[in-house]
Amino acid sequence: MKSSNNNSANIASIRELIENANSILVTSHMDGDGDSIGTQLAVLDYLGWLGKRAIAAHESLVPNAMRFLSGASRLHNIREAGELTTVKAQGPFDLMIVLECPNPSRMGAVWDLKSDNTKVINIDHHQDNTNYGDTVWLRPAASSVGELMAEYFVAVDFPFEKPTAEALYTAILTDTGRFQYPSASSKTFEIVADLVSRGISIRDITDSIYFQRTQPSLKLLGLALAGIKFFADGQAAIIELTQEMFNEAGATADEAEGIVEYTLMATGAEVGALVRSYDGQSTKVSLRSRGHHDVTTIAAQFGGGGHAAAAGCKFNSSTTEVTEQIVGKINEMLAGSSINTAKCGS
Ligand SMILES: [Mn+2]
Repeated sequence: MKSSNNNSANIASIRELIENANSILVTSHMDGDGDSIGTQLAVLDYLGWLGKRAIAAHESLVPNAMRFLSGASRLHNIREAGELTTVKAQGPFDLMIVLECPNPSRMGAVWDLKSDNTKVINIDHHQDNTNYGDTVWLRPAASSVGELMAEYFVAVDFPFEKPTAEALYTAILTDTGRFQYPSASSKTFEIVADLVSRGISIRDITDSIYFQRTQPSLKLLGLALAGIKFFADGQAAIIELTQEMFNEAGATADEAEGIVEYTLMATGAEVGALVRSYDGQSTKVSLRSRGHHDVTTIAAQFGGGGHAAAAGCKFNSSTTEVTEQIVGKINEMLAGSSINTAKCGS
């Protein structure tokens, strides 16, 4: 069955595919975040409870901030040859469960682990999901795939415990920007209440994710803020992080995590962008909107995507050139003042 708006039908169809499978591959998009990492772990816990042979593979390193999650090492990074061999040895797979991957190319080489007989379950909350797979559960209004899976687990009576609840809470917490985006609905808080009742420590999780930053990441933040530029009468801000700045701070690529949020912290800022190049060759752009402009309209022009309030794209040119282009596009958007109601998340 393809995507429908009927949740119980989606849940029943997902359950049936899982129960009929013996060998299952769990995956998500490359360059994992709290939602993709946390939800993959929670799904592994569920498959373990069902007694299924399951393995999780993605093209990603688990970010430092998520390593506290119990069993994070169960996620295989197939960019490492040895890990890829381990995953392949578990195949062929009857079923692939894909979490928050709007299209197959976002999971990279994991998609190649699928055989002709592999069924695919596609569960997502990205509005631009292309509806691939045998069963699709797509709900753009959901705060996170963590929220969708928590709903699923309750529906199928999976009696999950603290480690699974911690993984799901991490997914929801990070994808709602700590419950500040409008995607955090009353339903989200009902689910979170259930997770808290399973014994998680919201303080410890928040501390592990947000307040255990490395010294280089704080030095990088300092350089970023020293160079922040405001434009469009203060309606927009942009931060450019060059390879030299990463070097000066002694920071790795993933230590730029979270810096983009500062682009929306000034009064009057409606749109923000972080332009960064760790290797001096490829340049990544993260875009944010306070909620009145859809930044996917900019990301999409450069082959990227995301959500109305959080989107991104990649370039093969210098940060200087990219910054110029992005500033131009933001100015254009603000001049057209295409006001709409944006949802957020990532
Ligand atoms: Mn997500």
